[in-house]
Amino acid sequence: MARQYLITAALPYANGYIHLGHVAGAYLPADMFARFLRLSGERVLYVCGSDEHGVAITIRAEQEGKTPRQIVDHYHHANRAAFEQFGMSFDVYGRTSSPEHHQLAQEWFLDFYHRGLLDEREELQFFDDDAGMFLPDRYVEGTCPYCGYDRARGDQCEQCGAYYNQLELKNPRSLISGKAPSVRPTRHWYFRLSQFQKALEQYIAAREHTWKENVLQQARAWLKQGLEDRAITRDLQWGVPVPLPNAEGKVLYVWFEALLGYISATQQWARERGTPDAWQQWWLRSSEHDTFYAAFIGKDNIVFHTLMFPAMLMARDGYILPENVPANEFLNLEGQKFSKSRNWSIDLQDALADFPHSHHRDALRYALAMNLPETRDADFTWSDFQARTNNELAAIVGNYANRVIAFLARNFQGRVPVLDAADAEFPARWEQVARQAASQPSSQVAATIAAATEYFSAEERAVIAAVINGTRTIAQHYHAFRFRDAVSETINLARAANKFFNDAAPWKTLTDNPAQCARTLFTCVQVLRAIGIALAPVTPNLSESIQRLCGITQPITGKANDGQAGDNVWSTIPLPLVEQGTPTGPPQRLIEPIPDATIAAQKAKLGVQQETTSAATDTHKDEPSTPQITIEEFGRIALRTARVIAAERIPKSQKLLRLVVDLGDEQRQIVAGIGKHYAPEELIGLDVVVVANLKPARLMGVESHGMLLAANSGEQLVLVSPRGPIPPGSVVK
Ligand code: B3M
Ligand code: ZN
Repeated sequence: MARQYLITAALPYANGYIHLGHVAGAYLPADMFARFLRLSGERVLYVCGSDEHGVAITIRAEQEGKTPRQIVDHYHHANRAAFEQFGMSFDVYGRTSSPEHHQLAQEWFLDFYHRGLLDEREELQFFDDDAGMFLPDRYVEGTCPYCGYDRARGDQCEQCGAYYNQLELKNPRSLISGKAPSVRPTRHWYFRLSQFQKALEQYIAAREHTWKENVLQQARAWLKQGLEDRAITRDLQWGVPVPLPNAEGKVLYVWFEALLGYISATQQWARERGTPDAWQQWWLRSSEHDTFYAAFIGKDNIVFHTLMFPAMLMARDGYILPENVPANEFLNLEGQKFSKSRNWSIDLQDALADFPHSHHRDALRYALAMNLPETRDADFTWSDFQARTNNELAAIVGNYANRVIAFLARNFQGRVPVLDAADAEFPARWEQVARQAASQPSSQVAATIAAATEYFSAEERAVIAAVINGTRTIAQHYHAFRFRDAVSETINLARAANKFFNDAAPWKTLTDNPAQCARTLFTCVQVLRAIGIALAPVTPNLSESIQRLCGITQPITGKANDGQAGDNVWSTIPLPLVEQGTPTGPPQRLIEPIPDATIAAQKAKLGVQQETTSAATDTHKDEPSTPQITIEEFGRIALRTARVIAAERIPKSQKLLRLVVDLGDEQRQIVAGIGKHYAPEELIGLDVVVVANLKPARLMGVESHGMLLAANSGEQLVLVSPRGPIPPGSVVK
């Protein structure tokens, strides 16, 4: 059975420009994975495309005074172009407004409908009498029924995290007319997700050793609460029409049909290559193909990709399921969340315009890759980008390449040295050790190389071991979705190369041992080629340039190759394959360091002015600037130490914990929104600081008499706790 890899990346809404946060969330790691696998000779299909329906689109259209079609056409093409310039090696980039996608989504809906997998329900929904339309959740705002937050959205409260039906909102108001909506009956079709509870529990359990903890946690939390059937239709004009009689004005819910966008995009790929049925080789189980499906997403799409989509695929039977869903956390920007409305964002197309050189674009890929939010939110800063570019890519990789190529140009007529007769065996010996090591576990590689002591110098042994071990370790990291580690190991390879050059000191042997000098530079070129190929998944343009410097006329960087298997170039990285006498490239500075002024200019762009947007899309509430207060005003806040004596999660909320704290002379119940950062059991016995004279509130129906103090960097949240032992109830000033 032939192994193959299907890779999908979350279809970005075509309602705005892709920014670096999106790139780090899903698209760059997926591209690195795809390129690495292609370099390893694997059969790979990397699928993405635009998600063009849903209220995210219609709200943008209203904001820009355009039709949804104009919006999606603009952003689909803009984002596809930006992705392409940034080296995203998609095999296909589809779009869910295509007729073919509509047809597929309607076919799936009808199949579920006729097989009784849909439950038709009459229900009440808010209706805007002025606009003459039912109100989807994102078009309604009101007071949260649990915590009283007065700008809660129709389906979930950002303040306390509660999920609810829009009709539970108090003082609801339409975001279209601004008026209180009426309530009207409507019909919707629910996918019987609850029927897949058991199958999904088994599906998740079978992957608990390979999936990331952040992904498992969310999936398990939903399974633990018990899966509820989910509405898969909406009262909207823009979308895939519900293919039933008297269903005018109803469309398929975006989070039902968009998931099928991966399949319709694959069908587009198959059609465009003239083999319309070829999509089945990727999505249907078969005796010929063993497909590993990795679905790359950001953390806000976890439940749809680990529960809803697998259930849909199970329902159709015969389809493969995601083998891994390596969701990343969020990338922040200079310590704050990305926010279009606050102009605190870096659109990919702007970064491409500001950094036109392909090696600087690669440097952006590299800086993002070295700081991917793989297990927790990460923070992109322009200073870090400059440091990574100047101190790592330029100073380690670029410098090594230039030293080697310039030395060859000066002393070996710009060619790979021809070895002295006495060293004729050197390449064969190297290849023999490398091939032997390749078939051994890492633990034996050192012994294998050490066994060749009489033949290789100490410096040669060290650098050959570094290349052999590095190649294997980097591959292990890629297969385990540890992309930061993979890239940092790659840079370590370049560090080992520089060390070899320094230790072998060819500028000395050039005169007192020319044969050794030739052997050293022969080695340097092989290692330069190794670095070039190892960098390909993360910096494909730089990789190509380095390979050309080594005289390689057909550089391999893992770009899309129509889903075909290829040569396993990765396994050749440790081999000395650059022939003696090969002409090498002209000396050049591969990467121009980024000057401070460039970084200052980028920082100056951030957060310049606020645009007004409707609350429905402004997902980042602006912190009001905090005015100064007097010491008397501060004195009105009663801060006390307290000891946590009980803690538990509040059902239906991932954020809220119910705590009981000891305040010395009394015990208090406090609801704290720290559930995504702390497990209840780790809080018992912890001394914390509370605001003891806060008015009581109800969150998710639970009384809260006070508030815990916590520090929140946007990336992390840490409880404020007294450094030393102190009785509960002590005054904090
Ligand atoms: N467009 C959500 C997002 O852009 C959604 C992903 C769909 S993947 C099928 O984050
Ligand atoms: Zn709330």
